[in-house]
Amino acid sequence: MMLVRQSVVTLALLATCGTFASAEQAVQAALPPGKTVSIPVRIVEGSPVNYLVDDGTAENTIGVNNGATANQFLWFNRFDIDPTDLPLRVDQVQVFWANLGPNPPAVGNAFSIHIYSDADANPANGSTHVVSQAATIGVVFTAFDVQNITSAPAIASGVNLHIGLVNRWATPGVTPANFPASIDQTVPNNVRSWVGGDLTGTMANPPVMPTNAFFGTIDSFGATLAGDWLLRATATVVPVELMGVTVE
Ligand SMILES: [Ca+2]
Ligand SMILES: [Ca+2]
Ligand SMILES: [Ca+2]
Repeated sequence: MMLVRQSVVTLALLATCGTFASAEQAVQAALPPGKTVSIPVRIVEGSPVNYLVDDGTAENTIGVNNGATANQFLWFNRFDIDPTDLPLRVDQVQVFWANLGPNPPAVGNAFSIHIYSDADANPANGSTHVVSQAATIGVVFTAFDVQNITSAPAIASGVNLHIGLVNRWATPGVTPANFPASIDQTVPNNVRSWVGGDLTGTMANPPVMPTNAFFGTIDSFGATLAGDWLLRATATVVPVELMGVTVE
């Protein structure tokens, strides 16, 4: 039997940041994560729901590199679903691509969007794939790259939404090392941002939760990596009559 040396995959932090609060402090200081603060008003059918955990500015970028070349990886945010918003349909994903490192993301680079629902708020024991979509980067460095999700089915149940991306433009062993995932490291860290890798350095499409190599919150890989992905989503509360209910 041929033994193949397994690639050494390291999570790499691009720049050195300033001070960090402890994870405990960050959790204590966090606003309700996973959803914008909103005035409690009666839910209107078709009203938008915004999901975000970042503060809108990236202090750093993170990549998964194998020496001098880049691997593909999955990075995703775990958002809470308010039961009163069900059923919902994810209709937009927004990602900020930052110019904070070598070989930064460029307009036209291929990536993929992956959306999951989860019944138990624990990505580590799996979650349910909802929809994936191929995409190319539309804007970098100056504004969020807005990607409309064209064929997302309605999500009828679940307590969590996982919104993830894979850097498909990376070819292991070929593409120079880079740091595609922009991260907000301003405290509080909401401990909602996760990362996963595949042993091969190329992610399955869609990635299976949990991925078969490293998997966990970005915070779990060390305090200098902790933070919140600049990765957001917008959903629409789906009127029940549009859910394809059949009447016999
Ligand atoms: Ca789960
Ligand atoms: Ca920030
Ligand atoms: Ca933050």
